[in-house]
Amino acid sequence: SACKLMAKQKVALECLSYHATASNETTEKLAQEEIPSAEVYNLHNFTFIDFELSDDETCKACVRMFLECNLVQQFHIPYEVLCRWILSVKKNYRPVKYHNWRHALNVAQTMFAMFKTGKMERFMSDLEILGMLVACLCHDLDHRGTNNAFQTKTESPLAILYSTSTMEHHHFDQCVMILNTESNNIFQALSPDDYRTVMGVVEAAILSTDLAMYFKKRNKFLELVENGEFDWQSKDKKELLCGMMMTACDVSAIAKPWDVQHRVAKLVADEFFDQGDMEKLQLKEQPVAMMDRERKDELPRMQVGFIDVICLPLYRVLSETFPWMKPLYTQTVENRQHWQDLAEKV
Ligand code: 5BB
Ligand code: ZN
Repeated sequence: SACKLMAKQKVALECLSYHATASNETTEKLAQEEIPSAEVYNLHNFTFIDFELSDDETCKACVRMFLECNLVQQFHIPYEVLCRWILSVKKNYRPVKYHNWRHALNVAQTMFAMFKTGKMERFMSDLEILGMLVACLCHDLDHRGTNNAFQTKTESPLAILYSTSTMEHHHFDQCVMILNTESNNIFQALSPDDYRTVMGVVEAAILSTDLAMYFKKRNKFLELVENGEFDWQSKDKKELLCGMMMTACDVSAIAKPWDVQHRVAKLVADEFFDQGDMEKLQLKEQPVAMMDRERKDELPRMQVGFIDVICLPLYRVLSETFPWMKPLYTQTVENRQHWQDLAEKV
């Protein structure tokens, strides 16, 4: 429709000023550097922390994950193209407090740890592993620090373009845009069939990071597990499993050692408060508790709720079905106790 076309042009214009592909200079620099082992970055473990890494090192950690999964060799990804693509993806995250490049890296690393330490690799084809890692790194591209409800309320061009899963559709669009940009296409050597398959995996995985989608699909997943499902190979069941894994990785800050979780929760809260401020200013609206900086003291109680309603049910069923994922569950239980203790102090 004319309205959608206008919205699309608005979004395109907005993004044009922001979008950038990595320069040849930075690409060559990364391509020439030595890539430290997975052990150096603690990539195999659910206790990975990015705080101490420089931006440069975060890119090397990404390259290392692709190498460890044998994706560069398997899918004939030109090494320089991989480096350029990683740098371009990083460049298309905005410097918001939580939904930035560091979050994308952490989500991808948790996925990597799930494949390796969590032993989930064996349920996936190499093409699916490639698609899932790409999806993790791209799943919040161009996030503006505001949620879907905010897009709807402000009637942003994005909300006109996509009425449901607004931001998630945009993240996927951005992902496609980068892949289609000169010398950023890490899928260039794939056959047309493999190309379609991997893009399908990436799209489904990114769209599944909408929390509304998780709630819609969780019961179906629980049902399959309760009926003793052990064959995850059919297309529908694979997509369901991949979606659950994406959410598990997306919220995995909750499963980090307590001091890390405590620090990250502050970043999440600060981003929410910034949205709350915009709602007060632009919309003259009273924000929900979660986004109201006047209600900071309710944070521990909200984290307990978040853990009970979203995180623990997922980590419980995943670790019952796939026992090597247990560390995510155990650490979340421990963090729940810390938040509970803090909640009782107020
Ligand atoms: C989450 C769903 N939302 C629609 C209503 C509020 N809830 S909540 O009550 O579970 C909630 C979650 C309340 C406060 C929260 O953070 C306060 C700092 C959180 C929360 N969300 N806490 C976290 O540590 C994290 Br991580 C998150 C995730 C934020 C991104 C949401 C997208 C999740 C995709 C699966
Ligand atoms: Zn995310």
